[in-house]
Amino acid sequence: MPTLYYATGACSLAPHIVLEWIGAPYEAVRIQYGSKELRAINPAGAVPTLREDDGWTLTQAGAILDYLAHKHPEAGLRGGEGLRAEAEARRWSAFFTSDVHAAFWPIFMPYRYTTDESDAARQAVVEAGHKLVAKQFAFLDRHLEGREYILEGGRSVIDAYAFPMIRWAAKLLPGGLSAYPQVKALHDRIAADPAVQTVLAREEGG
Ligand SMILES: N[C@@H](CCC(=O)N[C@@H](CS)C(=O)NCC(=O)O)C(=O)O
Repeated sequence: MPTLYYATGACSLAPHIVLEWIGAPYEAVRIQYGSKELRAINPAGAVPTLREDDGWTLTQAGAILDYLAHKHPEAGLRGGEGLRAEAEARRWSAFFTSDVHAAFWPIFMPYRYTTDESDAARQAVVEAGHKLVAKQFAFLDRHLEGREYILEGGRSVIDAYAFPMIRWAAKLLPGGLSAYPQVKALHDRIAADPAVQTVLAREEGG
């Protein structure tokens, strides 16, 4: 049975949702990122970290999502089949890892992006992060016009990947999701899913 190490509200929410969608037994362990306990499993000290029973451990959200989608083809979470569908899935996974997730770093951890310790300098970094996130969300919003899910083949691990980032944007962008109606619709579609509500209740519960 796989064990997922997650932190509440982090990007690890994506594989947490996917494991619930798959419906096979798994264990979810809440852990503090950067902790000694987590670094013993994943030297980067980051979530998500997935560990199989034989000790094999996989990190990087995009790789974990791809692994789960292929480990459980019966769950139909690959977003389509064939060379181009798989290429599209990898393209969007890269988009969320490299363009969207990375755009949030200056907002979450401005001190990593400036050596100037003043509040004004850090605030400027946060605002630059808002602009970067807004750019990526405008792109995603356009893509979602006329679509229910991100990939052509229907609901996939990529929608789960988007979900925690959409929640961050709703909370952190000055206008929330108001400028991104298609993204908001995707959010609402995913949030209405009972499996997603189960996972959110577990992550947010005491
Ligand atoms: N590229 C990694 C990033 C993982 C990551 O940094 N996760 C955050 C939570 S969303 C974390 O654990 N941060 C701890 C840190 O940066 O020290 C992935 O996509 O899995």
